[in-house]
Amino acid sequence: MGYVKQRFREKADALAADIKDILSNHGDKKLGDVTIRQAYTGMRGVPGLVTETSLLDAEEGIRFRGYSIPELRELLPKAEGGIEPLPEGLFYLMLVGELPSKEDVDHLSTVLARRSNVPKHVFDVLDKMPASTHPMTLFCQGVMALQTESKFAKAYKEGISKKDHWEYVYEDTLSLIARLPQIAAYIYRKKYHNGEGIEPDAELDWAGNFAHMLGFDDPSFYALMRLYMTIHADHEGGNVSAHTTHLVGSALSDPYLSFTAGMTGLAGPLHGLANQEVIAWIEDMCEELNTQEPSKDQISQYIKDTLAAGKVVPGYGHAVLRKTDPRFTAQMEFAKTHCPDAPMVQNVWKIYEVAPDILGATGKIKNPWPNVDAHSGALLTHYGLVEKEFYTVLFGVSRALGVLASLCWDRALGLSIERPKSLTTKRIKEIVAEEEVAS
Ligand code: HAX
Repeated sequence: MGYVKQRFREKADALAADIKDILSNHGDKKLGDVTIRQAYTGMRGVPGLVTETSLLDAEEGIRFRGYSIPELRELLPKAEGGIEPLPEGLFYLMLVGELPSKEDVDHLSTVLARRSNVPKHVFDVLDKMPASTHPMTLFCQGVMALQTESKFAKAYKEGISKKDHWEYVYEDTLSLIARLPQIAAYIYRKKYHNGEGIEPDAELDWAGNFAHMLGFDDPSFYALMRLYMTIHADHEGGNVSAHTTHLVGSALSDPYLSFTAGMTGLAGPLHGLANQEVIAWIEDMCEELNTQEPSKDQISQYIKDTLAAGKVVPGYGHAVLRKTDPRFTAQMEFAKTHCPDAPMVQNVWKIYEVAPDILGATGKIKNPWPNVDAHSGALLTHYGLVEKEFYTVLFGVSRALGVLASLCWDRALGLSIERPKSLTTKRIKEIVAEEEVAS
């Protein structure tokens, strides 16, 4: 057994014992009461899931195993001469629960490079699709085609014990994470560069090699890709992509199927597709105003017009956060160092100066502050990755790190199939009436 796998197993055994203890001594204690409003509004705030890899605080933002993004930028190992964390290190942290050494991260980079080969039939499937297919659809199809390789699905069919599920899910997780950059880069090169593929560079780390295969070899783009892959990886368990991966995995669908399900959710405009929508919205604004450098007054008016048209201002708002997303701030800091004068970056910063007041003044938008998606496209555009329809695929490659680390934990802890109770409106009316009579 590889040593990362061994460490994961030891941690999982210890936590499984803790959970057994919690359930037998405190299993009937309440974590919260569900209101009728919560039942109708997407279960907002209902504490009904357990996810070990990260925890989101409304004011402070995400912490991965207790570490904030600024802390991780400092503490996680970096590539030789690099300035941003290696995302393999974050994966290790989420999986094992401890900060990795540089050797641990280098080991993971090597393991991932060794497993990165994608069978030809996956590319054949992608080649058969119409040229107009959205990159996120292709990404989901690529992962689905790769499902033929699932070790978990094969082992389950042959009949394995429940206590061994985690091991096959772990193997699928590493292989899938290893292969995703290949699939994503193939989609990008096929769609936007006449199918001229770029061979992987086995000397590079996972994110650096991904940048290289996309066709970008600027060291600061490598740095951006490492930062991007780190900050998008996880956002606790209730968001659509994480929750869906967990939910589908709870039926013992293998990691390829579960991750594809998560990615079909990430492809929604209120979730991951918002990174594409932000750039589309800014481009439409610039076109309508006939300038690449709209003034703050012009931007304010455009935001008001967007709201008046019954549309959302993409990149703003969040179901949990109530402050500027630290993932936005990390990207802003990166831009201040690398490209403060880039026109799209300037536009993003001007929007940030005016949007929160306008959104806040509506009185109904609970979080008027920017989220991760408000900034990412501007940085990519600066480096020449201008094909905005591809942005959510980048998000998806990163998100694999978090949701698949969580899936390993789900199976290691033997978590149950997910099956919350639903009610009809008729039954809710009856409950309300019964309570009124009782009081
Ligand atoms: N622009 C306009 N209206 C907004 C808004 C925005 N940016 N954010 C929230 N609202 C509206 C909601 O649509 C809702 O309106 P109705 O009452 O008419 O239905 C109202 O304000 C209250 O919503 P909320 O409670 O503040 O927010 P929700 O938890 O319901 O939704 C969303 C959270 C992220 C979906 C929402 O803020 C939104 O649509 N934002 C724009 C899209 C976006 O940036 N999505 C990415 C989020 C981060 C992420 O997941 N990245 O992957």
